[in-house]
Amino acid sequence: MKHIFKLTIAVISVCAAFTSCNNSGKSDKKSGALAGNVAEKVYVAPGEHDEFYAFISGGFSGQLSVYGLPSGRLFKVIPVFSQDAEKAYGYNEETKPMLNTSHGFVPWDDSHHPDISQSNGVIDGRWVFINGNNTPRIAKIDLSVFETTEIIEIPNSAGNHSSSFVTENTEYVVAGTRFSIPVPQRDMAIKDYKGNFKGALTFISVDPEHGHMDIKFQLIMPGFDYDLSHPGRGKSHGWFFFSTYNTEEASTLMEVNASQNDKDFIAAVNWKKIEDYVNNGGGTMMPANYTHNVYDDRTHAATSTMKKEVLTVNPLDVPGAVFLMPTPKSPHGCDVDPTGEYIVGSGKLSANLTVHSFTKMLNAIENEEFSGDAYGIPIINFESSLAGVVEQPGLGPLHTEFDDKGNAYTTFFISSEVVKWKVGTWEVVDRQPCYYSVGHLMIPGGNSQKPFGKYVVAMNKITKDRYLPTGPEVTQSAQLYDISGDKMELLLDFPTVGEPHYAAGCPADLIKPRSRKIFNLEDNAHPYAAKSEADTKVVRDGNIVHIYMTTIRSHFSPDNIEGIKVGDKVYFHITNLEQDYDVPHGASIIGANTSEILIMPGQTETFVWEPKQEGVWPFYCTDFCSALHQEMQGYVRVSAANANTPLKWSLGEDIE
Ligand code: K7E
Ligand code: CUA
Repeated sequence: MKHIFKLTIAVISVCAAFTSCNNSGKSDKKSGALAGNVAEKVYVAPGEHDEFYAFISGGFSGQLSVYGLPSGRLFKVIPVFSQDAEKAYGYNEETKPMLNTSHGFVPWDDSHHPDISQSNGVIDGRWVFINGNNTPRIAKIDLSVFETTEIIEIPNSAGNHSSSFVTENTEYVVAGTRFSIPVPQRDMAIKDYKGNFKGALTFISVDPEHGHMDIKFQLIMPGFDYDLSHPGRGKSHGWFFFSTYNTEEASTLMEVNASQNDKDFIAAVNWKKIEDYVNNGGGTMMPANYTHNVYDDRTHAATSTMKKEVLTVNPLDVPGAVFLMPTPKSPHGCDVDPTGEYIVGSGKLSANLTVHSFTKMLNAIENEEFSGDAYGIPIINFESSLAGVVEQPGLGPLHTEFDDKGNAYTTFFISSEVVKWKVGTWEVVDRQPCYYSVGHLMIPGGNSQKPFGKYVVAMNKITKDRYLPTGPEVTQSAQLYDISGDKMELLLDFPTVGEPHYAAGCPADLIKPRSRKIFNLEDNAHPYAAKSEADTKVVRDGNIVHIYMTTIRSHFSPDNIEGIKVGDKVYFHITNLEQDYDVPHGASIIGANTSEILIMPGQTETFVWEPKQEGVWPFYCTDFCSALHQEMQGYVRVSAANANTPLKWSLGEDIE
């Protein structure tokens, strides 16, 4: 939120004059939370299910968390870019490759924008994509297993922020660079930024059947900052829109130097046209280094491949593919309405919301109503694409979502509110305060042709006094509003895993029936799987030891192992033989430098142990799996490095 804080300072004096500005102190006691029937609107009785899933980004936690709506109950934190000891993600041997990058193993990122896959402009509940900002990556989460199954690194990119938004048939996931950088990277003076740094907008193709991601092309744009983006839909399908700031191309004291121009741009990219160009041999292959990490749910393991080149496209080589629409001033959000006609630009430093018309944009292009160019890219006359203006709706507009009744909902960070306005007439029809300083908001399906306009979730940047205090660091928070009526009604505050930026919501019925319960043991293709207790063994190769182990209620096989030596590297490959829903087993051993592993039925997972001390060391099941869970334990005898203790393993017999 730091980038936004400067605005607070810039406009704080104006804010004081605003009646709805409520950045500190108590909530308005007359607001919806006190209405009598509110509790039952969010009450989901014990054993009942929520109506929607909400996937809320974890921001600087690098993860994606799953909530139910309207209850606000947290179901799962899906590890994506950060290690997670609870699930062994990034700790076990199988998932470590997921976090490989060209910079080495990077077990953290800053994730902002989840987006659900679509078919024919409607969300389909198959995958969620999410961006890693810091070390640019796009991840794909498979919603049949709620696990991250693919991560692709984005070369020539930095601060991967205008990402990861999908086109209406999930043809592409788009990743736009926030920071412009030298392309290709090289050692050069920072003061030579202007004209020399570039901004890469990356189009990642998604295989319609398996979801496999591959970089189709990178559009190498002028050295602006590319903040957010959204796909065209319906009539504007085939186009993509990106908000820009720092069109001044400053590299220092940005809060001043990147606020000089009274307008920046929304870049309109005709990706269909560029796709044709590329399919006909256009573009330049450029050397690059970026990883492509894929998790296979048959081997239950990930592989990491380093890719060596990427196809780049100079916008000037594809006439008619890229245009710039002037938009006041430092636009943040760049949102497209369900019909695909309107593109809303939220100028953070502008008093008004600017709405562009897709139809007018096409006419302006046809009639060449241009006011100049930026590095050869035509700039459309401001008036020519302008559909309308929402006049003075609030302070510090950030993001807009849409319902299915022709309304838009825009968040205002500084005046701390959600403002509802009518698409087409641009009149403000309602406003509700947020507690406090809202960033994004989310309506399930609000990014598609078919929003489910029953609820909006506001994700707030500041919590202050809303919950019991927890020391200097207080909980992150979201708020749920009922938007089914004319007036929005605040229903619920709920804490979130930090820091929530954007979210994606989906009717539960699209996901629930496809949710997997177990992995079939017969299909397990893990190279170290033991599919029965008869297959269990311990194999030494020099100082490397592989233990092929199984679990079933309520024992490990083997559970007594001797002949391990100090200095060995011991791999515990544990296969969970269970084939029942919700019977994972866990495992770890004293002194292990990794987390426990949590093995789903039919799955194999591996952790490494390097014993440092002689002795007899216990291991145990970490997941409470049965009445005899506490009996689920074993011993490993560790001898001196030069000892002759023979390698033995057993279950149910005393080793001699
Ligand atoms: Cu506005 Cu990263 Cu989408 Cu946060 S961003 S609020
Ligand atoms: Cu197996 Cu606890």
